[in-house]
Amino acid sequence: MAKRFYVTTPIYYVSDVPHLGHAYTTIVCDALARYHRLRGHQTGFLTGTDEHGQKIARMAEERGMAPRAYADKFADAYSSTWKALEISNDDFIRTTDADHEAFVQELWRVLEQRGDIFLADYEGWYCVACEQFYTEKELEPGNHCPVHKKPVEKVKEQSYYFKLSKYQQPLLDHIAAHPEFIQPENRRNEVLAFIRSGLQDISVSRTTFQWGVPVPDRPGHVIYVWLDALSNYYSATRRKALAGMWDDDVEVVHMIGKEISRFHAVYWPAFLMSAGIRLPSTVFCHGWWTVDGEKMSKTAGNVVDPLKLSSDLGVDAFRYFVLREVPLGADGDFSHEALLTRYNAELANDLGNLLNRTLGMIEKYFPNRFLLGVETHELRAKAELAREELAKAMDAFQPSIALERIWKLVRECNAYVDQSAPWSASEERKREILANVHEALRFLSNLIDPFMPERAVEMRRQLGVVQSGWPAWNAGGDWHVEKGEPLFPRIDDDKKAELLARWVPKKDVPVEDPNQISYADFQRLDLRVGQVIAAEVVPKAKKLLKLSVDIGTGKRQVVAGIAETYQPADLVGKKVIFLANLKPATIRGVLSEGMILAAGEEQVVALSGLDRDAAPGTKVR
Ligand code: ME8
Repeated sequence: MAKRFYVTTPIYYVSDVPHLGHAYTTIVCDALARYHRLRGHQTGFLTGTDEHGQKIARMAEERGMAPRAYADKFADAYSSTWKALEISNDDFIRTTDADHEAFVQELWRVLEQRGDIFLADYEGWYCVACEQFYTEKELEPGNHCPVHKKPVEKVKEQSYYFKLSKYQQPLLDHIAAHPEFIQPENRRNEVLAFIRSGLQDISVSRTTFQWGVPVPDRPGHVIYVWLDALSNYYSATRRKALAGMWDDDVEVVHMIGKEISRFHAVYWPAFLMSAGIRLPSTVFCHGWWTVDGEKMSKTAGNVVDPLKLSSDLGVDAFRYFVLREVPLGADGDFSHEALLTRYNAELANDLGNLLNRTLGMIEKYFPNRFLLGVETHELRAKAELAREELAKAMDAFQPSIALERIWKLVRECNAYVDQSAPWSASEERKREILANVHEALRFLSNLIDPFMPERAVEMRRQLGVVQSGWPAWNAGGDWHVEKGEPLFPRIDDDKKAELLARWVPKKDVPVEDPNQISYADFQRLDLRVGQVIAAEVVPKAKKLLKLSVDIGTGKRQVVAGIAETYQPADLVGKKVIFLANLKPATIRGVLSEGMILAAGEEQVVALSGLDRDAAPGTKVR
């Protein structure tokens, strides 16, 4: 039987519109799915949205929307973005789909029948943004979530637990027997360290909110959102579009970002083991994109919008860049400059120009645009080697290497044209050379299909060929070429500046708040501890007292408007905070050389003080 391949993206939270990171995982999966289809493998490709849980319930509430309406809005944003990015998923699952919810309850019942679910009191820490419980030792100082760096919440409620601890050894055994199960190796080692540190049973139900799949027959409990979400990969295979994709012979691949490896490589396989269902073949954890060296975030204003880039530069150029720029598994830094540099060098120059000049020569030297049945063999070995090496790279989840390999062939073709110089060759030789390059280009159009499906079709249109599929070298043929617009028009310096201005958000210069002072401004205040050594009323001024204050370096006389609140006798001996470098002033004929700090507006209600003793003159800062 032909090989069968099933690939999934994480299902994304319906918390916002998709950005570069979400697009990346989905494009990687799309390239894998298209590659397997090209090879004639029966292929399933699933993506979707994760819609339940406290995080989404809260976000909807904050916006005054019902959770379902909120979820609809962003689920639509995801599916329409995927259409625009030429994502060829066979199904789109939403965790609010009725058949999925029914499956989650079924799975729950099976885990319960296995004796793996029990009820207990839960007390611990929860990060709503991660939808994850944390132990005290995993938290950062101040009870901060290690991922979001924000305070976690204390949760105390009755909860159903899953006996994760029971699967510690079976998981270790499985990972040892299947080195391909967790990739790349550094992630495998991380997961192994986590499992070896001792698996605790995990809470798998919540009672403090209702937006989730109800625990069967246990009113008030909803199923933990990750148990619900992870099940999507299997529940979708009960649908027609992906039927059979969880059968034993299928290569099942979960492509995820490295931050959710624990859920996919520990919890999910443990649930499956408990239910007696086969495990996925591979959980591949790719790296994290930053943008110009910074974490991508709304607050930083640097979120990369895949739709904007694609509409300005072409979807396939964007797809090419993200697949080519970073080896799958490594972290990557996105830069708009680098995108344009690769575009011009590799797409416009190397490939675009090869097509353009080849077709230009065919049209020039053979005005009827036909290359009649010429033998082509000169580039054959190179093309076939590229195809084999591309397959090896894709089978090892390395699209960047696959593209690198294709570009080696592109450069070999360019060198072939340069060296064989058709422009100065005989008519017969011209025909041979151009037929060879034409065939290589046809072959190339099939090799790039998984990565740049739209441009591949356009290439074939210009070459006058229709066939697509896993390429085999044609020893000869007749083609009627139709040179069109350049595949990837060059971006000149003016256009580049225009695009960068459109794409790269201007760093906001913070608006000055006139009420703010700098620390340097504050430091100009000479604040220090003062001790009142004498106090008396100022004649004919019912609000004022005249004080003598020891400020360490000597005595100061001040007039203070505190007579309505304090009697002179109350004050002697009191320590207060004293502003020593206030310009002296004469108030009601009395010299005042400083100020004591006090609380209150029109009328003082309390004097500043110190919660411990400090000597007069001690600096206050
Ligand atoms: O975690 N770099 O959903 P999510 C690379 N609903 N990839 C990134 C990225 C970045 N900067 N940002 C996001 C969830 N991603 C859960 C998953 S699965 C059963 C449930 C990608 O919307 C990457 O694939 O937060 C990451 O794992 C995923 O988006 C997280 O998407």
